[in-house]
Amino acid sequence: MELALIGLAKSGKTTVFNALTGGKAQTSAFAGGKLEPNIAVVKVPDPRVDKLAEIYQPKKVTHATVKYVDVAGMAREEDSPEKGVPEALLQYVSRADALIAVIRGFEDAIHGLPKISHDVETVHLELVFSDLAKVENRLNKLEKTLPKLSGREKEVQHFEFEVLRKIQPLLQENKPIRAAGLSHEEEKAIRGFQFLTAKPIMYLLNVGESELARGDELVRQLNVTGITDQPRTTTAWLAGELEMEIAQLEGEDRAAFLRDYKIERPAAERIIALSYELLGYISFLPVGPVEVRAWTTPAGTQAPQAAGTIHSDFERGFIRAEVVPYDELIRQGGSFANAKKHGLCRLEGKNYVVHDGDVINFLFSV
Ligand SMILES: Nc1nc2c(ncn2[C@@H]2O[C@H](COP(=O)(O)OP(=O)(O)O)[C@@H](O)[C@H]2O)c(=O)[nH]1
Ligand SMILES: [Mg+2]
Repeated sequence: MELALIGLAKSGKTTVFNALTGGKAQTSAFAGGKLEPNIAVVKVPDPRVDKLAEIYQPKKVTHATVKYVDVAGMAREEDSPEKGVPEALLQYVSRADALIAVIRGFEDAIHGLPKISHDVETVHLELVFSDLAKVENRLNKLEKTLPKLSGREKEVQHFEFEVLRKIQPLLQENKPIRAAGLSHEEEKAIRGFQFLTAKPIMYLLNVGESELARGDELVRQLNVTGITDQPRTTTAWLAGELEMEIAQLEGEDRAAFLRDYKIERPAAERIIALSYELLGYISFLPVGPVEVRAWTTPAGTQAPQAAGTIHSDFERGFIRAEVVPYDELIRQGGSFANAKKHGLCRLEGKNYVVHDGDVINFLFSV
């Protein structure tokens, strides 16, 4: 899972990046961020993996991972004639599975009081403009080339043309592509463009330490003109600088800090969990003496495709899956054999939809 931190300059993206990754990337109080992104890969905390590792004592324990990318401020100057996300940043943002838009919720010496709803709107519009420019470019090209094509190629590109024509008016009304209700086929036809407003997005309000008690109240200000009501859109808040400090601590120091500030769960954990929810991702957990591991897959994935995320042979030669839900397995002392003996291990075929927390053994032949 790859998440891109975006937002206006000085909204605290790099601070949040550090909070989420335990990193020490340079933050800056002055204008002009560097263009190279900060990138870090972090383990997805999952107590189930830890517990299974304790039981199985495997040679290797592998948690799922999240890759965070922090790019420099995306908005142009307010009076710039150019709109949309600058080209140099687009390549990093386009690859992400979801976007985290950091919104400034603290007072700043240069920009003054937070302008929460204004900033949400600005970020949203930059994303819309960026997509709209791509759509219109492509439509212009297709208008010229389509008449010259024939057969299968024409069919494919004509379908793409139709989908682009469908999303164009939506973008012109400042709505995200997520709101288009595209079919699977339609989504596939335009997937290659990696449109920004087609990606799930989290608006993350970064508040100052003094606002710690008011976070839930302030987060409501994110919702203007229905932007955060759109499909696959979520909101959250954190105290970035404080969470950055927490991320640098370990053990009892960390626990004490969290207690002092009455923070139940560090943002680093909270935001990952929320991202899984936003993306509709689940984890399944193959176990054994060699490796205990968490694999991430979209909800709704069927057993052979889930097997295929581990190895393409598993998918090609898929026979069955032996499945014990995690909680069930723990009630059996973690023993797959015990679960089998008590009839708690299900044999599932190729249409089985994998659930979060399924402990799975794939049977296959190649
Ligand atoms: N008071 C306060 N200041 C913050 C917070 N987060 C970031 N800042 C400050 O805002 C400035 C810009 O932060 P930075 O993370 O570099 O923003 P970026 O340009 O979006 O990457 C720095 O001076 C930070 O110290 C916060 O939660 N509270
Ligand atoms: Mg930065």
